[in-house]
Amino acid sequence: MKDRNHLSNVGLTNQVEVISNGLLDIPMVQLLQADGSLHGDATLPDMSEELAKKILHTMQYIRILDERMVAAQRQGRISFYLACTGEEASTIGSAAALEPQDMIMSQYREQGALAFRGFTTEQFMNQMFSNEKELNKGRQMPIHYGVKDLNFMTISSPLGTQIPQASGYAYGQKMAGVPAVTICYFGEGAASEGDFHAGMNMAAVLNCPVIFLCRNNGYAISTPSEEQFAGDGIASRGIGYGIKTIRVDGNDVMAVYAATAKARQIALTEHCPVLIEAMTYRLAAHSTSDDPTGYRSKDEEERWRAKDPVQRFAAWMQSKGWYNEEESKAHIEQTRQEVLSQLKQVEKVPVCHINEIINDVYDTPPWHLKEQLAELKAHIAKYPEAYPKTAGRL
Ligand SMILES: Cc1ncc(C[n+]2csc(CCOP(=O)(O)OP(=O)(O)O)c2C)c(N)n1
Ligand SMILES: [Mg+2]
Repeated sequence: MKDRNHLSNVGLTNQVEVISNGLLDIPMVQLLQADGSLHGDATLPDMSEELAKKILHTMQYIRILDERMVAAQRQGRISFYLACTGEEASTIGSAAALEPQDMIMSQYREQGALAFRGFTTEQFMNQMFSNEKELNKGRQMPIHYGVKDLNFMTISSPLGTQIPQASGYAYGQKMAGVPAVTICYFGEGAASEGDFHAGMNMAAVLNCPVIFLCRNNGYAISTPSEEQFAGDGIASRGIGYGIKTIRVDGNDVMAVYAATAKARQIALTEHCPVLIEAMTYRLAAHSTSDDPTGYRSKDEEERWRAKDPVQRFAAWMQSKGWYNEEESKAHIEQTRQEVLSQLKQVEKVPVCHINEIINDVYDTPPWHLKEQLAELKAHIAKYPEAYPKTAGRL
C-alpha cells in the first residue's frame, strides 16, 4: 500500500473540491439470490456436499436452540437469552471457512459459529443454566460462552472489548509463526465504540492477521443504523484505516463463506487484517429484555423474512440434489426433541458450591474476597426465601 503519510506521495490538484462519501459506493457481493438461484454468472466456491450439509444443519440447529431458549426464558427457567435469528449465514458461513486453530473472538450473537465448532447442546445448556458442569463454573451471564478447547474466547459484555484484543491476539499468532488467524465478530453498533477504532488502527499498522467481521444487522437494540452513522456503512471505515475490505450479502452463506475464505488467505499469506461487512438483519428481538414492536414495523420484518438465509441455502442445495424435504423435516424434528430432552436433563444439574465465586480469581483468594463471601453467606442465610434458585450451594 502507498505510504500516504508523506506529502511526496500525495497527488496534487488545483481544484477546491470536497470528496463526498458517495464516491466510494462499496458494492455488496452476492452469489446466491434470495430464491437460491445463482446471481448472474457468479462463480461459487468449491464446497463439498458434506460441508454444505453441515452448514445447513448448523443453521437449522441454532434456529431451534434459539427458539427453545427464548421460550425457556419466558417460562422463567433461565434469566436471559439472545437469539441470532436471521443472521445464521453471517456467523456459520464465516466459521465454516476457518480452520479449528483459528481463534474466534465474538460479541454475543455468534452461537452459530460455536455450534459449528462442535459445542454440544448439553454444553450450551450447562452455560445457560450456570450449573456446576459449566466450563466457567456458572460465573457468567447466559450466552457469555468461553471455550478454550474450541479456540473460542470468553465473551465480554462491554461492547467492543474483543476488537483490540483480537488485533493483539492475531499479532501474537504472527509473532509465534503459527498458521492461524483470528476472527473478530461485532455488530455495527459496537463499531461506534472507541475500541473499534483502536483495534482497527492497531491491526492495520502492526499488520495483524485478523478478520474483522461486522454483522451489520440494521439495529443496535432499538437504534436503526441510519441513526448510528452517516458514512457508507462500516466497510468505508476499513478503507479509511488502510484495511482490505469486502462487503457481502450476510444472508447468503455462499458469499460469506467465499469472502471469509479469501480474507483468511490474505490475512495468513500477506500478514494483514481484512474487514468484512456482512449486510443482514436481526429478525429476533435484541434480547429477551427487548420488544421490537415498539420501534419497527411488521412490514419491515416481513421484507427481510423473504430473504431468509436458511431457506436460501436449502433452495440452492435442492437444486444440486443435496436436499430432501422429508429428510430435512425429520432432522428438524429430531433436533427439536434432542434440545427439549437436554433442557429437562440439564435443569436438574446443581449449581456450583458458593465458594467457587472467589476461586480462580487470584492464585489464592485474598482476605477481602473471603470477607465478602462470608458476608454474602450470612445474607443468604438470613433471607433464604429471596434466593430460591440463584444462590450457590452453601
Ligand atoms: C460499552 C457498552 N455500551 C452499551 C452497552 C449496551 N448494549 C448492549 S448490546 C447493545 C447494542 C449493540 O448493537 P450491535 O453492536 O449492532 O450488535 P447487535 O445487538 O445488533 O448484534 C448495547 C448498546 C454495552 N453492552 N456496552
Ligand atoms: Mg446491530
